[in-house]
Amino acid sequence: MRRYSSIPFAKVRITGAFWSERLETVLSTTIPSQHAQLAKYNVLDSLKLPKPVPPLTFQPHADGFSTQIFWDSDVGKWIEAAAYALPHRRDPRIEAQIEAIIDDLEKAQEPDGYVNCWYLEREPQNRWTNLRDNHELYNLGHLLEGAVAYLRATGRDRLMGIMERAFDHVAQVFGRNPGQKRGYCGHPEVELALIKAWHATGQRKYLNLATYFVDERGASPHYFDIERDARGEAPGKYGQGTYEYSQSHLPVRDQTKVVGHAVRAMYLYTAMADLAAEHSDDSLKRACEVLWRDVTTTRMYVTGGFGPSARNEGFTQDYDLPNDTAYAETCASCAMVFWAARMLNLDLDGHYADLMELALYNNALAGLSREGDTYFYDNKLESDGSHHRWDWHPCPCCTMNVARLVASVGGYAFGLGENEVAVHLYGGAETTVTLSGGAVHIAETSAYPWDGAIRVAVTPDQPQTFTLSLRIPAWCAHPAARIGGAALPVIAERGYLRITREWQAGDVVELDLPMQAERLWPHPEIKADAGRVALRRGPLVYCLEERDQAAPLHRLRLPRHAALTNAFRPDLLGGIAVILAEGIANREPSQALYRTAPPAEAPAPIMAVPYYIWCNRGPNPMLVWLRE
Ligand code: FUB
Ligand code: ZN
Repeated sequence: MRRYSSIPFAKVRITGAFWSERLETVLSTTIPSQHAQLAKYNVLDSLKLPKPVPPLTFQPHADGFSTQIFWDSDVGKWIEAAAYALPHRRDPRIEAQIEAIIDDLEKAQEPDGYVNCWYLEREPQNRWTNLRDNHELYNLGHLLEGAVAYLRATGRDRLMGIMERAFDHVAQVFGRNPGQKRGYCGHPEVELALIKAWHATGQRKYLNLATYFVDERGASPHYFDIERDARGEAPGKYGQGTYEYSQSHLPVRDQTKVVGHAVRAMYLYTAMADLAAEHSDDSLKRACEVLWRDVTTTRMYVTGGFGPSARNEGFTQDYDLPNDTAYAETCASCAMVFWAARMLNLDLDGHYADLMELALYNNALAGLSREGDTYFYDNKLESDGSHHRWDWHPCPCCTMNVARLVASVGGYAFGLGENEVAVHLYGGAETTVTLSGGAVHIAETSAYPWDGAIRVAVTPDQPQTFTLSLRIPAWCAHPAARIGGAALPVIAERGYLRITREWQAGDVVELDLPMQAERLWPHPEIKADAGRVALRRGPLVYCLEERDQAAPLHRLRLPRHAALTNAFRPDLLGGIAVILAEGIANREPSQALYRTAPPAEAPAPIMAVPYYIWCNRGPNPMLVWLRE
C-alpha cells in the first residue's frame, strides 16, 4: 500500500534563503542553547542517577505529578535535533555532548535492559506500574528516535545498542503471551519511533512491537483499569476523567472523532498511517482518513494549530476555536507535519501537503523566536501583549520539537514513488534519487514563501522516463507552468501536476504559483471568529501587531471592499512580505461609556506580518482574526 516514501533529511540539501536562515539559527543558537538549558535545569545531571536523590527542580502539580518524569524524552529529542543538524555541518562539540549523554545512559541501564532515569533514581520498585500517566514508553520512544537520527547522521550505533537492549526488555514485558502485561503507553509516541527503528535497522522486532502497541490500544478489559486496580487506586481518581485523553477509549480502528490530548493524538495517527503502509492495512488507512477529515474540517485553527484547551492540552468540541485562550501547542503542529508526511506516503493527495505546509510555516514555526533561543508553548491567535516566548519551561517539550522539525525540514520536501519524484514543499532544496533508469538530481529553487516563481532543474545521469510530480497548492488559483520555455497546461491531479516524459540533463520546469494577499472567512459555527476575517498570502497566515498600526487593534476593522496589497520589506525582521490594506478605525473621542450614536470612524492603514514571526520585536498585542 505504501506508494511513496520520504527522502531522508540527510539526503536533502537546503539551498533556499528562508529555510537556510532558520536552519543556521537552529545549528548555531538553538541546539547549543538547549544543551545549556538541559544542563542548567539538572536534566543532564539526572542521567547520572545522582545519590542522594536531589529535590525536584520544578514544583510538582497539585496531584503530585512532576513533568520531570519525562526528562529522558527531552534528552532524546535534543539528541535527535542535534543529529539532524550534523549532516548540514559536523560539530565536534555537539558530538562530544551527545557521546557524554550516551555514556551516562549506558551506565544507567539495568542488566535486564531497563532504562528510565526517573524511575531508576526515585522509585525503582514501581517501574511499569503506571503506563497511563508516567511516560515510561514515551521516554524510550524519544530516546529511540534520537538513536535512529544519530545512527543515520553518523553511523554510530552505541545509543542504538542501548535502545535495542531496552526494547528487547520491553518486548518481554509487554505482549499477549502468558505472563506478559497487555499494556501500551498513555502518551503515544513509542509506536512511531519503533517504525523508524524498523526502517533504520531492518529488524522486524521493532515493527512487531509497534504493531502490538497500536492494535492493543483501547482493547477491553482496559489495561489502564487493570493497572489502576493493581495499584490499589480508586477508579474515580483519574484526573483526566476519560481515556479519550490518551485516545485509548476505543480500539484505534473504531475511532472517528479526534479527541483528547492533541500531541498524543497526532503522534498516534502518525504511527497508524505508518502501520497502514507497512501492513497494507485498509482498515487503519480508513481510520486515518476519517480522523484526518474530522480534525481538518472541525477542529483546526486557521494557523494549523490543534487543541484549543489548556485543561487537557487538547480537543474540546467541534468549532470550539477560541483565539485569546488558544492552546494550539507547538508540539501538536510539529506532530501534524509528521502525520501529514505519512499520509502523503499512503496517497499523493495535495490536501495532505497543503496542511503539512500550513502547520509547518505557521503554528509550528511560531514556536521558535527569530533569535532561536526563546519559545512559544501555546500559540494564541490573539494577545493583549502579555503572551511572550519564554527561554525555558518546566515542560520544555516544544523547544526540542520545533528544533528537530526545522533541522530535518528537508526530509519533508520530496517524496519518492515508483519511477516518480514528488515535490511536496518549495523553498529551495536539492536531492539525488535513484530511479529505475539511474540517478537523477532534482534541484528546486525559489524565494518561497515570499514568491511563487519556482524553478525545478532535472538532471538525470542519462536520459530516462519518469514522472515528476509538482505540488499545486490549493491556495493558488492560477498556476502556470513551462518546460524549456514552452507553456505546459496545469491540470492538477489531486493537487499535483504530474509530468511524465523522457527527462534529459538541462531540463527545467518553471512553475508559477502567484501569491495573492487574500481574506479567509471562518465557518459560521466558529463563534470566536464570527464577523471576522483573517489574511493569508501563499502558505503564510498573517496577523496584526499593534506596533505596526495607526490605532489599537480592538478599534480596527477591515471592510470587505478594502483592497489588499503586499510588499516585500527587506528592512523588517530580516526581510518579510507584509500585507497592506486601508482599514477603518473607531476614533470616537467621547468619554461616554455608552452612547446612542454610532462610533465615529476614520481610515487607518493596516499592515499585517506573517503569524510565525510575531512577537519578535518585544511584547505587543496581536490579532489574527480582524473585525470586518
Ligand atoms: O506529556 C509530554 C508532553 O508534555 C506532551 O506531549 C505535551 O503536551 C506536554 O504535556
Ligand atoms: Zn510541547
